[in-house]
Amino acid sequence: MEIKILKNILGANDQIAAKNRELMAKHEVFAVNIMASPGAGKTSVVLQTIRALKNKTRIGVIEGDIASSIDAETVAKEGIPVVQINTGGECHLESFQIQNALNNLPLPDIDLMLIENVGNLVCPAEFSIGEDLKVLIASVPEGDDKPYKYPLMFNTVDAIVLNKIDLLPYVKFDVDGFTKTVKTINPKVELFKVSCTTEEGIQPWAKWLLARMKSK
Ligand SMILES: Nc1nc2c(ncn2[C@@H]2O[C@H](COP(=O)(O)OP(=O)(O)OP(=O)(O)O)[C@@H](O)[C@H]2O)c(=O)[nH]1
Ligand SMILES: [Mg+2]
Ligand SMILES: [Zn+2]
Repeated sequence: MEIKILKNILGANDQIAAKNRELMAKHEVFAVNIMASPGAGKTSVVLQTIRALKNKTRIGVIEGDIASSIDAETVAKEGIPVVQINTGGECHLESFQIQNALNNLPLPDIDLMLIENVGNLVCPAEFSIGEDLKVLIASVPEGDDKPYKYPLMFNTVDAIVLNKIDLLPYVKFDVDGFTKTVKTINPKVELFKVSCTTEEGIQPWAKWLLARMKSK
């Protein structure tokens, strides 16, 4: 009985996700669902991506958080259209919330929509929101064992950005081992190693993202 209810909820989510996809396709908006644990660097990667690409494409941002508008205020300083979603306790974004956000953004003026999901490595992976690309921000201080513990997240994404590589001299993290594990779980995934602090690795990531957007 309970399984049936869950199926219905996911069905409704997928239906609205399809509508979001249709609406964004109509306006030629390319949407990226950015997922990560709390504090891995989602907002930092969003900011670095804006700085790298804002002269090349028109960017919009949807910020998802349980509470507050801190991240949206940070992004707004870049002069980018942004909407904050407060889930009020829910630990992931769902497509109805994105639908609402899309209705409050100037879609004809946006080519690339960066969507920061709620900080959580579990259920965001299960909910489609109408995105073209799913990206995971992993980070060095979280440890190199996370692919084993959260396999669905690591398996679902198109790209993984390993952030905070400036901390490698101070934190025990086996980059080669992490890379091998990730490629075993998800052979097709693209892996980028970056630091939002030193900006190392940001250009290759931004270049790849732009190419994926243009090849759609
Ligand atoms: N050393 C280092 N710190 C970083 C890097 N990127 C982000 N940080 C720091 O990590 C903290 C969290 O970064 P955010 O970008 O806010 O992370 P987030 O994933 O958006 O966090 P939530 O939205 O709260 O889940 C901040 O104090 C950043 O300054 C990095 O590359 N290196
Ligand atoms: Mg954030
Ligand atoms: Zn959740």
